[in-house]
Amino acid sequence: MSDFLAHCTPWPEAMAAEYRSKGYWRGQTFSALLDERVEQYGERLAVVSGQTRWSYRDLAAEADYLAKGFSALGIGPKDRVVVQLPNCAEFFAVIFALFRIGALPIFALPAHRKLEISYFCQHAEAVAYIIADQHGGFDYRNLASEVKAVSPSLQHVLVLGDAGPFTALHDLAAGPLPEPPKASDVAFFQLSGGSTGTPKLIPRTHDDYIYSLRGSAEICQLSPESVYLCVLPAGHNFALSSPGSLGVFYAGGTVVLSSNSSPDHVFPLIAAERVSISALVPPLVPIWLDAAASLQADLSSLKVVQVGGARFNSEMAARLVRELDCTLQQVFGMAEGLVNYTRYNDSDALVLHTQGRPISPDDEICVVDDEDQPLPIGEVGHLLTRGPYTIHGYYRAAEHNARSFTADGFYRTGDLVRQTAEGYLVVEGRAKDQINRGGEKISAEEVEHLLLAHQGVADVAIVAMPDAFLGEKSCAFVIRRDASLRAVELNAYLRKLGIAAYKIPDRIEFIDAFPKTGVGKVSKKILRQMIEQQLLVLS
Ligand code: OOB
Repeated sequence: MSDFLAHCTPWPEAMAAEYRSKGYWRGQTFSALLDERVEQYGERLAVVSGQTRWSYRDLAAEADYLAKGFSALGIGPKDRVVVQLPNCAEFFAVIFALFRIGALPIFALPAHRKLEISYFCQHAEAVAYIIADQHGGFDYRNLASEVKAVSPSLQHVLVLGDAGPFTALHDLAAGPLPEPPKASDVAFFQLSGGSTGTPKLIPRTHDDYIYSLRGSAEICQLSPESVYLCVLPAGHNFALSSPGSLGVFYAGGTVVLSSNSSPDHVFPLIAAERVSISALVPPLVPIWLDAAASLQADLSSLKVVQVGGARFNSEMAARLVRELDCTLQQVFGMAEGLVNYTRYNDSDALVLHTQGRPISPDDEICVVDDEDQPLPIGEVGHLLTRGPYTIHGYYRAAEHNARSFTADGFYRTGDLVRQTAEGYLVVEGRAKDQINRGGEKISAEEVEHLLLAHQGVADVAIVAMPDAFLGEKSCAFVIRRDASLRAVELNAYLRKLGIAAYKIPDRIEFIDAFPKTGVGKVSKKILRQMIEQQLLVLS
């Protein structure tokens, strides 16, 4: 194993000492947290998924079985494990098992394919990859075979369901458990939305993440009575911790999981389980609202709907409040750390028109100009942040870290924001080279690199284009080498390489030359204006 810790940047000792002395970091691990909840709420319902209903005691027993099983396979402290499971109860048994033995999950999205998964395995030298046999019409065992062939570190593929040539999660021997990890250790890796050629891994510690859960659970007033519906991918930071499933476990409540976010599926679930809170990305909101009006569903238990992950327009926000008769909470967060919430007793103006304020009084917010100079309150600038649950560096990314963090440890979010007099943030735009496709983030550079490798492509630039439903979609401007090259060919090429479907450009425009900026760089601003104009003419 390479020197793992050398690749993660810890908080400076003085800041860590301050966060401990202020009681933010309390020295508790996830495993200890689950044990504590079993003691307090053993028989209460922790997880509901399909026919599965686990109490806190059941969840801990499942995690214990898997922890011993993983140990028997030789998976141990600091080993990286790529976890790619759909929303199901076993997701939590798996991650608590990994937390118990100090192994480090990497939370892949169900949509990731060969290129992404093999990159995670190679970059983090993962020893195991955990999947479901099939989900959403896709066979993850075939994907695992492809990934295994190119990932020398990968020793185990563990499968929920029918294992095929691999090892079944339900069929593990029991090995001795290692010493538990320390709370200051890295607990897992989140994935960065990314704006570079390769995705970045975000190391989060037990201490920092549990602090963000506790803060989130307090802000969201969670209690053992809370019932959270998890419809976004369970491993994504929003659904996991804002307050997400882990915040609900923190409070002793119940998590109801669904891989399907469509109203026909979730509305009966909301009624049957008396769901009190859920988290959505903006494109789901009109779908739920339209269906709520026509389906006559009983949504009376639903007290709070959180919306975040992408820009949410204030007309739709007002419609949500009016039509669902519940509290709207806007959430502006990032897997790197900082999460902002509007509060339940905030004025309509704040809830409808801002993206909230940070969890912690010690979240430092700086809004700066292009030269890193602080701007007066109310002006739009780059958001920099530092605090008790925001990382100081990506995993194994020294060069990128030098650009993504200031010398004094502030994370450059890439978001353009303004701060209101009350200290609330309004997201005005983005400086990073990313497309936010209804909450799914696409790094332009990552997909550009792949397209450039196609022999028919001379040059390419990918930009966001407006979309009424998703907010943004992606448009690739391509300079061809060969005039016979067609868009369908490029899409098929990307699909064959094996990337998540949401990264495949929604539109490809062939162009003879790129517009340039004053200093001779490709002007993505002009490209965005060009496609916007073109869409206007077409509509
Ligand atoms: C969440 O996390 P990520 O890591 O997938 O994406 C973070 C980025 C932010 O930097 C920002 O560009 C965008 O997503 N974003 C929003 C937003 N919430 C996130 N842009 C506008 N309005 C919002 N409300 O997306 C995430 C993590 C935790 C909680 C919520 C969202």
